Amino acid sequence: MIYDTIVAKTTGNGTSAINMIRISGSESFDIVQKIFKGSILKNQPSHTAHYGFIYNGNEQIDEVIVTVFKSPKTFTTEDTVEITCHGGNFIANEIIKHLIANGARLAEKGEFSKRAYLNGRIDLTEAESIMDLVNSKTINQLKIANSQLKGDVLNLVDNLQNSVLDIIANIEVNIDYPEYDDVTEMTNEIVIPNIKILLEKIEKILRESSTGQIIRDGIKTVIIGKPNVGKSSLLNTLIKEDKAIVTEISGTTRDLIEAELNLDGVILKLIDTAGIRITDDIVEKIGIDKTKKALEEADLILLVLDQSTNITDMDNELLEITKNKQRIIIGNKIDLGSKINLVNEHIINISAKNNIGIDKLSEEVKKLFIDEKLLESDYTILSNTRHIGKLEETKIALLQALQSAEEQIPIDMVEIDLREAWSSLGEITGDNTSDDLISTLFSKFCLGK
Ligand SMILES: Nc1nc2c(ncn2[C@@H]2O[C@H](COP(=O)(O)OP(=O)(O)OP(=O)(O)O)[C@@H](O)[C@H]2O)c(=O)[nH]1
Ligand SMILES: [Mg+2]
Repeated sequence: MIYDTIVAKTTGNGTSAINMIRISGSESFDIVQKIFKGSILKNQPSHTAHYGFIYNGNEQIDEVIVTVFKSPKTFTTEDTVEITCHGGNFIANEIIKHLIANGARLAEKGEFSKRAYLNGRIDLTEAESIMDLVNSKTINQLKIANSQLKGDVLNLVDNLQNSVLDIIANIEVNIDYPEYDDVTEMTNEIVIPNIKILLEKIEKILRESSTGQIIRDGIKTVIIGKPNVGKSSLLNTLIKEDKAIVTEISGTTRDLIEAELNLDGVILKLIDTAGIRITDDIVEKIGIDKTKKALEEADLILLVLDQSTNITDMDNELLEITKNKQRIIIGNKIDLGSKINLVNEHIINISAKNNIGIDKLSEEVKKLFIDEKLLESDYTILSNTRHIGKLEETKIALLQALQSAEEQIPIDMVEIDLREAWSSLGEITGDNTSDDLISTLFSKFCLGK
């Protein structure tokens, strides 16, 4: 497919030593040549760099290095030029302006990657992994993004799709050539075990994906407790920064306070909340309502109790509300006593103020969420919510197929569900994906990517 020639700055905004501008499309060499004084670009071998100057008419704009990439061995598979110019937004914008005046079009967000996908150079999972790479903040996030970029998710999905297709193909042969004796008849009895094997594989991948998702998106961790127990102190100690206001006055924190913490490769998205109590103060009431809402969306709750005082009704109420959630009970102010002893509950005793016991807390979080063995293996871990969602859909379609087969419903009806499963898998890699999804997906990319 021939597309028009697009241009964008690939480096970020702000002052820097150099900037890079990328141009992709069949007219790339001609358009750049119109403003470049140096080698004749289209005569140069691919993947070579050339020194020269960018001019606007007779006026020199910048001294640059121009790198030539010839189709098809380029990121987009199209002819591509990268201009490395001096830093500062002004120069780069000037060059882009002249490239546009000479026939290029300003690229949309993610348009280079979209072309790489549309031109068959990468599949959707690989395109998405590029964005994950850019957004990585921990070594584990980087590992997962790199595995996806290498095509691990693509291979995993391809294998599953092939297994579904095998079953479908066999059913088809039976429907089309029922008179052939040498073709094993694909009865529901033969289909059932094959579907079960597939379901087991998918369920295993989904179980393991929870670690992947946590690594990619972080653990939404809400700190709750009654007023003055030391929630804000805990937040500050964890992030080693005085972010939340701490005072001895009950009801200090009114609004949600958010902070991120990298805990040995796992991102905790911490939320400090207003202490929960019955109050007439309207601002505090709104804060408490927000706390309750944050609780519903939490992956993890850090319930803080005060070891210097006896347990109260409010503490008991909070223990009750959170009992079915993933939670860690924290006994803070352990420097002042250990008055709380809960039967059948494990308490992590700390002093947020004096930085005691914080390591134990970190270990506990990792124990709850991270399967270290999984991370050390070279098993492909799904981490992207979209992929996991599509795999869930596949599972539902397979369960439906299994149920139909077990109820002895005609095999061609079972096949409809199998086709559904096959197509949900295809949507992960972009085999059969709507234009709308593609546009939305790539619009989340940065400019120049
Ligand atoms: N001795 C001792 N005091 C602590 C400890 N942690 C917090 N405090 C003190 O307890 C008081 C309340 O701390 P905060 O962190 O503001 O408590 P909070 O739970 O955020 O309170 P609200 O925002 O009002 O709900 C402050 O005076 C802190 O210095 C601790 O481990 N030991
Ligand atoms: Mg507070």
